[in-house]
Amino acid sequence: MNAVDPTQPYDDQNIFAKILRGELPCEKVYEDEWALAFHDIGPQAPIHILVIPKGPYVSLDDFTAKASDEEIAGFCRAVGRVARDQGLVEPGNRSIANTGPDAGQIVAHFHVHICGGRPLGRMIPE
Ligand code: DGP
Repeated sequence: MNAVDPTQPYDDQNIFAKILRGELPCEKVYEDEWALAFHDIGPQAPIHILVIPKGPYVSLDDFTAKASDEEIAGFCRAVGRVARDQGLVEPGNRSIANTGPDAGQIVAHFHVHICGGRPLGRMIPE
């Protein structure tokens, strides 16, 4: 899959938009008014969950520029809630938001990865 160009407008045919509309399945772990959380299809840690906002945002950049304070607060609370519900606060976890080609973003709907369940090593490999 090609890397996302984060300067492009939102494309409502992206995979996560289809998951939000119920056109594609997901293994849901949490949902509220602001966010949906589900297991990553290719987990890179024992626990690897994606949290996505309900609104149409390409990236963290787009989200923080355009979303309302209510959406941002609701989404951030959902990320925290999912990590808590998964028991990942005490042992620790890593939340990652990839933006654009240098970060390897492949899905053009803003998402936060929550990874945990084992020691995760250095944040950015040499
Ligand atoms: P990123 O590189 O940050 O854009 O990561 C996108 C993640 O999305 C990647 O870890 C794999 C995951 N993914 C891609 N397609 C699907 C899908 O159809 N279902 C689920 N659950 N995850 C997906």
